Amino acid sequence: MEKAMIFHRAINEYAYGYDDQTIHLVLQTKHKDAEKVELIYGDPYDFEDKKWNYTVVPVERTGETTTVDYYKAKVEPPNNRMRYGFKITAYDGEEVFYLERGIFTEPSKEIGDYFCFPYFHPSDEYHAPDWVKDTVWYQIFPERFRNGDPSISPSDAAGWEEGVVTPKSFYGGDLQGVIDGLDYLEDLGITGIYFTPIFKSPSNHKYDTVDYYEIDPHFGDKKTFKRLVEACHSRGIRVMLDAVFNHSGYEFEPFQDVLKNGQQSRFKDWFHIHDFPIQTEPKPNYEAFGFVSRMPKLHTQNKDVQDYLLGVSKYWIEAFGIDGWRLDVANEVDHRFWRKFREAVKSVKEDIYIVGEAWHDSMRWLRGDEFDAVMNYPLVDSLVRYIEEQSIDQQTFKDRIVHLLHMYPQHVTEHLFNILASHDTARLITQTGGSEDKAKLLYLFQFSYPGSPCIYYGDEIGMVGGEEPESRGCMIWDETRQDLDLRTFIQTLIHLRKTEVGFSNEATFSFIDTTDECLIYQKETTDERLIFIINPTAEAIHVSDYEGDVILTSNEDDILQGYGYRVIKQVK
Ligand code: ARE
Repeated sequence: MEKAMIFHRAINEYAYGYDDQTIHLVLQTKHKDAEKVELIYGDPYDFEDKKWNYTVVPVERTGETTTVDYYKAKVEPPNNRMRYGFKITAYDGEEVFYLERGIFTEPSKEIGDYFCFPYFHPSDEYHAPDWVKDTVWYQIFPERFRNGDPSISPSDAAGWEEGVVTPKSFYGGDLQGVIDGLDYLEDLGITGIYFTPIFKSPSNHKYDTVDYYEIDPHFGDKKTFKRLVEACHSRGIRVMLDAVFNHSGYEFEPFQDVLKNGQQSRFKDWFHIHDFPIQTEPKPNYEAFGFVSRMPKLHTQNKDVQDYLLGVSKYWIEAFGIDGWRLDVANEVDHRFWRKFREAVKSVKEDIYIVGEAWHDSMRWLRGDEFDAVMNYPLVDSLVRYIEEQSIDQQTFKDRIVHLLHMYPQHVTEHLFNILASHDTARLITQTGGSEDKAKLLYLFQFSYPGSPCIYYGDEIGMVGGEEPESRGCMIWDETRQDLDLRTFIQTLIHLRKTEVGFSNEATFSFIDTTDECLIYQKETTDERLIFIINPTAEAIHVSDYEGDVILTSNEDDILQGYGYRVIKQVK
């Protein structure tokens, strides 16, 4: 047995309360090392004749990669408290007891040697709003979705879709345009909209806020926004806004005051200013987003800044009833601030959804006291490398996904914000080199994978575009220029996600071992199983026979066409 590869800690993704009764304990071993894993657990105060009363239960293997295997125990701790350890039996017959104080050859008699889950307080654990798991999101970059009120468009706005999109272009998209587009979104099956920033700002992207309490006048006013939220809610669509709290815009009044009054400004501690006088070029002498001098970093440890931003966060919930906040550059803001933010927004709306923008391992923010989710960039990265670039093989892809499925507690994974593209990436069809077939495979995976899926506006009709500004083109409304086949496919996936339990978060995801070139995985509940077969190659492949009803397929015969897919339903 490779003992150095055995790993568990009584924290984070390794030990957490999944629901108000059950604790999940995850163990990692070397791949194909352990034939059997058991959990030894008991109440730390329960002794009989100085002998600890413990229970032993088998532990299920929940995932395998080339290097490690994952095991997950699901237990209800006796009297809410627990000491525990793992008994591991290797294929070579060796038996060890893995406890907090090390690896033993027999169960330790000393209770202090065991791992400790001191007391189970469900209130300390991660809880996300129930509605999120069943939501299908649509991301809107408001300047480019639809122009519903030309009278408020910027004076230099180009005609819709005219000319080349540049970092400075304006086209006049606005909130009335979104209201006008709601029939379209409802028809697609959307149940949540994530808006990139809508507050007053001079840029087209509006990540450089001037006034956090005002809607940008080119987008509309508060009355229009109120109508928009109400119209969404009446159609069962939730609304999430973008909170840009890492930095403000250059024209933000407090920053202007510092520029004007220097050290005498009462706002000088709202920012991280290194020295006076303030300089913006060649690099700012204050902290900023990257080195962007027009985006001075806010000092979120400062009490006045906190009060101001928390006021903003509550205002848009209380006055307009928004359902979610997406937090820009979330991982560069201090944890203490986010904890206060969570308390503040959940105190006015308990089931508000908080999504941090973080592109890397985000466990630290997902313990239940900061975010409900992060944007799942690692997922799309693996999918694109496997299906589009083919720069990783099937085994590497599976390794990455199994790792991702164990990177966070299970209920966190079920609430992650799963994107395939965003305003910060190239458009999906451009990432797939123009292939609609490959894009369909990515969507099929996204809509059957645990989490809350999001479509970037226009991707559903096959709009093209490399990295920004190209990826932020005007929505194409002319149906004769939309990829209607792709749109119908996505509509079907959304429908299946809502009607087939195997597509939803209720079913458990796992890969099926195969020697085929096809990627095969299943989603399982106690009553049924959906089998997903994906052909990631350009060649037609003869697929193994699976009994059951075909509920979705790219072609009818035994041979699965290049980049084809099939979903089979088995009732147990
Ligand atoms: C503008 C120009 C760009 C130019 C840039 C720098 O358009 O062409 O390169 O300036 O001068 C917003 C606008 C952008 C704008 C930017 C600066 O949308 O158009 O760019 O402001 O004015 C990292 C951060 C992540 C961040 C991305 C962009 O971690 O938080 O970089 N994303 C958010 C928003 C953006 C927004 C901002 C932040 C600023 O979603 O839209 O930009 O408010 C790796 C790294 C990640 C990195 C990622 C992408 O994975 O590990 O950390 O994300 O790549 O680069």
